[in-house]
Amino acid sequence: TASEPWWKSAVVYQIYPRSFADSDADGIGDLQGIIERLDHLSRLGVDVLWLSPVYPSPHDDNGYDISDYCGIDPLYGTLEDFDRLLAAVHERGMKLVMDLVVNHTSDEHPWFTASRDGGADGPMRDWYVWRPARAGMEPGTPGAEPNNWGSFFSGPAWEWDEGSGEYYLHLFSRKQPDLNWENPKVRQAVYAMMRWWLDRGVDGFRMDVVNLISKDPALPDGHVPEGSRYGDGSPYYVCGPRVHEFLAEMHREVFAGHPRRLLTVGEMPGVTVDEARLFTDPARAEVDMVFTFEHVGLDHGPGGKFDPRPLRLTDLKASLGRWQTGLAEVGWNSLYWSNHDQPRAVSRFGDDGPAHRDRSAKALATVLHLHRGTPYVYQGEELGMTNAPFASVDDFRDIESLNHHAHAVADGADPERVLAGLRAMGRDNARTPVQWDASPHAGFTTGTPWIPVNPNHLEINAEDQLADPDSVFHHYRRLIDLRHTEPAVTHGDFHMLHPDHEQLYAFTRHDTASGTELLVLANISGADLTVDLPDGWEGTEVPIANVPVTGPLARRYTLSPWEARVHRRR
Ligand code: TEU
Repeated sequence: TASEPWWKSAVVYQIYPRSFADSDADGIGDLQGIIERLDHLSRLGVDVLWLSPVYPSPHDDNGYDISDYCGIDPLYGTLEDFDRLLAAVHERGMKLVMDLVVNHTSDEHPWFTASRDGGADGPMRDWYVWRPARAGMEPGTPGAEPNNWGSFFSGPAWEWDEGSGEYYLHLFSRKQPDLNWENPKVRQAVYAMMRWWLDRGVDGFRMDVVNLISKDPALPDGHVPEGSRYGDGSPYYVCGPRVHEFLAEMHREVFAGHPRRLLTVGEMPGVTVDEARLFTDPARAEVDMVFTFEHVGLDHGPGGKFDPRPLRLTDLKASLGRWQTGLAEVGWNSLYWSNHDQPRAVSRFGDDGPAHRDRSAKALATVLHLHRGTPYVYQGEELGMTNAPFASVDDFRDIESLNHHAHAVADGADPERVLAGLRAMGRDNARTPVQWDASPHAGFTTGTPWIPVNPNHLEINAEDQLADPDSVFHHYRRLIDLRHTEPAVTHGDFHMLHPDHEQLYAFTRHDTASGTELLVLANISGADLTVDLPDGWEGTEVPIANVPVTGPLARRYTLSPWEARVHRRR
């Protein structure tokens, strides 16, 4: 309907600038490189670009450690380049969303250096989370940290500052100190910065770990899981006591009454469906949608993400189905298989071997894009890019992987097993350069790429796929087009079929306004699968499929490995 927000029928494309396209041969992607590749994105048909951070940064965590919120890192270009990019995006009828990283800053941000160097009684001290050593312990020694929380990037969540005689909290790297959101001055400074970007013309924000900004001020010790050195602090900072208050305040101060309808999406590790409904209820005016982590945690084993276990299709369907139902009446879902923190979708959820790579990439895309919510495509996913063949630990660049390896091996883990975990789950899988063509370095750079290009760019690249109407790229393009032209994709209700089936992903979407119904059937396996169409679906049209459908379909038919179809009836 006319009053519905535009982003309900939109598809977002995530750009990880470091690995997208390099225009100046320094081996690192940049803004001019993005400008030169915008035609690829217009052809794909996406509506919105989300830019991972491009701000000045020491790049301890590839830009998620920001040292200046109102600038562009010289690696990527200048503010003028940014304005040119934004204008070029808008000219093509697309929108641009910035990454907002305000749970923490870089330790090189002037707010932090002032907070640290002003000493324990300094005027900016309470911009960050400082605490003295544990009573009775020798400051700076193991176990003297103010509490027992571990950091997401291994080791304790606290760093000792000799100069001021206290520790500061960092949920991520020690170069990513957490801001103190209890301090209204911090919040106002963040809101002012957000308004500055909106005045520049951006169309919204993807908000990094924004459900971690409110910590229980008592910062209690967490439960220490079996086999772990550190306590789990998440009950005290995941969706903490004031998070809804802070996001409602942000909405009032930044988004309310803004002349353009924006897109806001909160990245929320550990968020539950019930919390997500609160965050995305339009009546509460907080954010438009959130990224859940539930479906990307199902293959984590007892030892965490680097100890993967096989994923069961029934678990995946149960999770995604619960989110569909939970946000059906109130709120809205975001939909994703991959991003810069996750392994490549086809390698993780599909089959990246030569026999099934192309089909399984398309099957996964079909399933995701037919769910109700806003789909996010991560760069290269539209080409079916795969995980990378990392030979040794030296091939990794990511702080999370490198820290995990160092800590696990120091604690006595088998290095080959640790490496196997990194290969399967490491974030660098998603960070190898986009494969534009079959030339050296895949057309990403004429210099030396900061991380090697996947050698399979000879078989998997954008140039070949654009020329082939049956490619993964064109399948994504058709799915995006279907969302734009078929209201049932955006508005239809969602009903899961056969939740207990181990091979079949099946659901219907019914749009009462237009009287249209869609039936999605996907064989999520490498074996043939015979299915019976539900009543009344015989002979219906098939607007999209990953294997050509010839002639009217009988009631019972066989789906070949990874075959996926969408039926439509009115
Ligand atoms: O990620 C937050 C997050 O919780 C995880 O996905 C994290 O990256 C890690 O993989 C946990 O195992 C966001 C960003 O997307 C990520 O790139 C940043 O490193 C992180 O926040 C800190 O800013």
